Amino acid sequence: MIHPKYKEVLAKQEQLITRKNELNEDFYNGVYDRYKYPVITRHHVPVHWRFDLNAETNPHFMERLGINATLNPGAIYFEGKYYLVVRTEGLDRKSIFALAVSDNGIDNFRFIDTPLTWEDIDAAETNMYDMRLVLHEDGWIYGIYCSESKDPEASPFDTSSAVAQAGFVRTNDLKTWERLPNIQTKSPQQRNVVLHPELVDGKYAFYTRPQDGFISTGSGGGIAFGLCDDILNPVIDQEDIIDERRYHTVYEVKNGQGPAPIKTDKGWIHIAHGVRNTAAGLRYVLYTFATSLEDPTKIIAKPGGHFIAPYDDERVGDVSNVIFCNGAVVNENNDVFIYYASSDTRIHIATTTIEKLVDYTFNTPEDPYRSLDNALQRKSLIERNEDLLKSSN
Ligand code: M1P
Repeated sequence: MIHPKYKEVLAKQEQLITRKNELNEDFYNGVYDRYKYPVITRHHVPVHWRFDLNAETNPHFMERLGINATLNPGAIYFEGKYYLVVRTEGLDRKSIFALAVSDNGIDNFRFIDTPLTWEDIDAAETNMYDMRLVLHEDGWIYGIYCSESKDPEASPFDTSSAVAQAGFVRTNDLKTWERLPNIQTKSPQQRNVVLHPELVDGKYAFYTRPQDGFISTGSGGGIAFGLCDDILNPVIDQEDIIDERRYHTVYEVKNGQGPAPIKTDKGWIHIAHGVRNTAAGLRYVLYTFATSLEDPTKIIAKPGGHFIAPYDDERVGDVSNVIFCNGAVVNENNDVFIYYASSDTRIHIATTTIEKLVDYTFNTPEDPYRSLDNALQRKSLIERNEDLLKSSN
């Protein structure tokens, strides 16, 4: 018999799922809109994925397999709907991937089917997270995720050290997933690997983030670019840094490519995350840059500072002061939907348009990298504005 409490819990969840999202009118920067409610929280995960509904085996209607957080989703606009592959973290710390779908991309996201699984080709793989979804020009939808294993070199008393590698899957219907071999690079650790949507010089092209340690990128200089001949045997022999870490920037400690870059008439627009250290720990923000359509390794525009940073309630969560994005989509009206997680806890949306994203990325001044030069930069803006204000009086 189904436990009588089920209906009550389900009805409450239905209210949450069907709640209309609203623009956050308190926020304005002209670049993108924020929304009042997160699009997905752990409370959106289906009740029957968490509770045993049977009154005999679960007389107190306890949550048997609880969810800790829903974060860092891969995103794709597919057959007119907005799909997220949500990093769904159980109370046991393991992240699994689950598909959620919405008709309008800003609310009414609903988890569908069952958690994603595929052939288990790597017995050492312990945790999986942060999938980037890319519809490639070859017709496949590829997913690259962080595949994490215990460090085989760790001493017997070290139960924390881990190795991150790039797990690889593909699908053509978001239902059946084929596990491909991990993407190999020369770096001892690898995270934030993203497939470029088009072939470059007839080869598959990837953004990588070489790193020495699991957390620290060490000698890994930033976001790199590499080519691979065979997608079914994905080996990247050479990684060239295209977006370097730099002292006293928002990406000083580390950075990473977010979703696959968005193609526009003026260039590929990249949304990346940048990390700096503070007395309160690492702070993760998003920034953008553009690369050339002719040469995707060449940066042609880079606004100074952050694009999206933790705001109000977004600042607090399991890992506070973090904004992370690995999913963004563009629909047929050139509306851009940026899905980002705050503080490794819940998923939000920011919306903009291709026109605004291009304007922001190409016309926002670069960071002059020194306070006095930054002061001059701002002074020049103020003076131009004062002249304009005077002349319009
Ligand atoms: O906790 C913040 C983020 O930390 C990592 O980011 P990076 O790959 O740049 O080191 C990832 O574990 C990410 O999932 C997480 O959100």
